[in-house]
Amino acid sequence: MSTASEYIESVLEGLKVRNPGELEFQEAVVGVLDSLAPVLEQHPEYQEAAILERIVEPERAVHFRVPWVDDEGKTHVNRGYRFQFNSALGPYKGGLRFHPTVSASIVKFLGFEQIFKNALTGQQIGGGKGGADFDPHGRSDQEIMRFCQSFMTGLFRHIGHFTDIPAGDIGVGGREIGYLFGQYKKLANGFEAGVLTGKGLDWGGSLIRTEATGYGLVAFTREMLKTRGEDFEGQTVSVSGSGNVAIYSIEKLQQLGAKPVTISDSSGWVYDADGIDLELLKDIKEVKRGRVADYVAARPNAELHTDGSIWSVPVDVALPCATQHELNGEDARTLIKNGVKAVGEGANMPTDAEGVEVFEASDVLYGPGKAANAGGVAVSALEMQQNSARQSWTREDVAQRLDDIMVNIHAQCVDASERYAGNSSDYVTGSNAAGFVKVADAMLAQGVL
Ligand code: NDP
Ligand code: 2IT
Repeated sequence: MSTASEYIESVLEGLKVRNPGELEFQEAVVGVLDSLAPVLEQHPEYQEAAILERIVEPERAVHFRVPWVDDEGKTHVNRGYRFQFNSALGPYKGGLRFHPTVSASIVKFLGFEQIFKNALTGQQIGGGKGGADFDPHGRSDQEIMRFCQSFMTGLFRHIGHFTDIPAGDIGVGGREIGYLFGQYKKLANGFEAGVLTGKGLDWGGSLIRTEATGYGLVAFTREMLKTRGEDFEGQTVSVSGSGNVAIYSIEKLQQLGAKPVTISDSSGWVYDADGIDLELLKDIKEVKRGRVADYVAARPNAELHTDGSIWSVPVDVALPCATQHELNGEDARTLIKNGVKAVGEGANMPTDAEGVEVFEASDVLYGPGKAANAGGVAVSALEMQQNSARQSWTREDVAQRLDDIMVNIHAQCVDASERYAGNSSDYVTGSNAAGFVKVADAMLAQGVL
């Protein structure tokens, strides 16, 4: 048998041959497998059962045409995807992204990460992801509805509450889940509440699902700070993005006495030295679907930047909450030079490979997305539990369960970091190893599939 490192190297070589040009997917796989040599050394049975070769190959992939008609009567065609990556721990679970940059590589990187994130939640859910290269910006509600109906017409026969349960991600929030659920219900001829999560509160949704990713991110980062005897009180924080994850991270930060001072979208970034005005931000982004420039127009002291980096603002804590590759090696070095203590990833793979290396070589507390942003999918699983039991739990109940799950994920990372990296604060090794071992053991138990 080859050594663990040789085994990993050979799987990565095969991956590049089988998935040419899919750079995001390759990067996500390298990011996980690079942590696993000590795990494979302690578990030769994983290599014997070809766990790595199997885990990097999606169990099933669906590509479908999504035709739709705009308000002027013009027909458009987008491409829809669902990658059902791994069902060792439960039905496939993961969001749908509607964004022009969506490609097979993007959906596969997200689906691969989701396997280990979902394992960390302990909620018995497998990993999957989907989406479309559709740009919702500037589209009317009617256009969004027609797109969602066409998308679900392509997807519906492949999902189900015991098979695959989609939810939101970039460009897919409560409005889109409503249209998607309506079409699924019509096609399936049944009210199968547990087939999608992020639903409205009166028709099967869970309290706190909207807030869950942001609240969970702040809870995970709070736990990291606690290991150094610190808390959020009085800390200055930079947050990127201005969507679901950013908004509810800012809400929780303010509740804990921290001062978030930045937001961004694809048109620029904002520095508000007085601290972000949350009610204004919610009104602009959730109600009016506006841009960050609208925020600055209403806050004379806030600055709008269309060049430079949001990470140049000196802060105690940084929470990237927009998208992949929004924080590079230079940004990481700038944050460290300016004294950042902790970085928690609300987005998936927001830090590029060089940035991860820079954080790993420093003593910054660096919480990777698959651990730090797992609160969203965790509350999705709590929504599924409520659907199965036909119950609605209270806000306090769901919030407490979410907090408990994030504390537990942090503890799993610390344990696995100690066991496989020999120190307690390598959250990259910790999250990858802890998530992987659960999935690998389930795959061994279930045979060669
Ligand atoms: P939203 O669509 O609500 O918000 C996305 C935000 O990021 C917007 O402000 C958007 O600006 C900005 N953004 C997106 N793409 C780009 C880009 N290419 N360049 C600059 N800005 C960009 O999505 P979410 O808040 O739900 O998702 C944010 C991140 O969190 C994603 O990485 C997602 O995968 C991750 N995540 C989400 C979870 C959830 O439950 N929703 C759970 C776990 C992780 P603009 O409007 O201008 O495009
Ligand atoms: O990246 C993610 O974890 C999500 N977009 C949430 C997935 C879900 O099923 O709630």
